[in-house]
Amino acid sequence: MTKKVEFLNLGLQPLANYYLTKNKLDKKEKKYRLIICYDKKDKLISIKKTFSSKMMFNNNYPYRSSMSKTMIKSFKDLSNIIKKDFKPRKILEIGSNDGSFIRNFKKKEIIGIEPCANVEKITKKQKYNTYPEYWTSKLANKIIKQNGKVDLIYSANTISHIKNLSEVFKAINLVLNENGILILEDPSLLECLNRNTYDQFYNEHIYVFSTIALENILKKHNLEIFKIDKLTVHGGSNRYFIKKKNNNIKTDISVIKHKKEELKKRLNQLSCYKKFAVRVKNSKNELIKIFNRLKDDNKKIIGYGATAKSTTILNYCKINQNIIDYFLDTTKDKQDKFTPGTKIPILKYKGSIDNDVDYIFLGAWNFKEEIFKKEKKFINRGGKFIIHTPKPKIL
Ligand code: JHZ
Ligand code: SAH
Repeated sequence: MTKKVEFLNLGLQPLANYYLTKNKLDKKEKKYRLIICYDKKDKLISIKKTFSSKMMFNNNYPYRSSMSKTMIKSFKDLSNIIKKDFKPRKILEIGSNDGSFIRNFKKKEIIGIEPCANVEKITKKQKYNTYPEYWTSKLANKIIKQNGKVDLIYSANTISHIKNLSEVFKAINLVLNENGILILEDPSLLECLNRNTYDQFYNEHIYVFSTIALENILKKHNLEIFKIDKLTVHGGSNRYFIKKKNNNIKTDISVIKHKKEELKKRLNQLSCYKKFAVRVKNSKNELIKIFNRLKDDNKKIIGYGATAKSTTILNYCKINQNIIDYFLDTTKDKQDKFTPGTKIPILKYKGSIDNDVDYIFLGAWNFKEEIFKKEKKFINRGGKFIIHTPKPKIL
């Protein structure tokens, strides 16, 4: 047994992405204590209480990658890099969601894995070869039988959502050619700590990886990181380029640089996480102060982007409809529902902000630039935003 140390308690939380319909408002919601742990052996950060994949990713899953132009562009840019640098004949994406990445490739070139059948049906309808299944060795063998092995695997914001990492990498090793490339993309723990974005922790994010921890896990499966690209998406993500051990691609300087940076910030020491926990508590108090001050002045506040991340903030800081009148969101499957735990209504975004709104809490703070561009009218009439990162403030 490896030794896990608890360092942060984000209180009782509902499941993120479990938006409530009106008829469920009076029913008791499933709640769990969101505790974050540090594994002294692998230096891996994980949440203590986990839920089954079926519980989180099923036929009612509301998240759609295509809701932001930023992500669509990021996937397109990556597809160009892949075509230019690796020229793969066959690609596999794990967690293909609504096809925002796979759409950049020809149908015969790419396979998608997306267990939420309500989302997978979007790509199936467009005649992409997608499987509505969870990523396992069994599925890997089925794919090999039906399609052969693949030259490149891409998985963004998905591996960190699967508890059994051994099984994930075992299955990847099965289906990936000996000279094949694995590209993983997930929020960077270093950025999460630098920006105090404690809302990266919720039930779906079982892990938030550091390069140090990911490398420790990959080693067990004879996989090696040979390059890291730092991305600005989702509040700072890392794109890891990974190869099988026997493949002699040279290791890029970015790997050494990134690890150095993490070691400098002591991501391999418990003390670093204990300090983060103190900053998180202060952040909560500061955010509550801002909201209370604005409400004392009778300001009207709404939320923008009913994100999974904001579930953590709202429930940890106990922000409900007394403070935020409603959220706006472009996602159809979230509209006319209520935020988990805090029961704030989510309304359809109709292209502009009502004139009586004074402040907007940025649930989708990670798309701040995209949103600011869109909401020039609100900004020009003096409307302000509230953000919790790196410190709670009004913008
Ligand atoms: P966004 C989800 O997290 C869950 P969330 C998951 N666990 C994960 O890791 C990431 O995605 C990848 C809306 N919006 O991407 C759309 C607008 O309304 O930050 C979305 O509901 N208007 C899989 O939920 C939300 O905001 C806009 O202009 O934290 C953004 O969600 C824009 C840009 C977005 O992920
Ligand atoms: N890759 C997309 C989607 C991220 S959302 C993006 O970066 O925007 C995470 C996706 O992973 C969901 O669509 C979810 O259904 C999928 N997922 C979760 N568990 C999985 C598993 N065990 N196997 C494959 N996909 C999984």
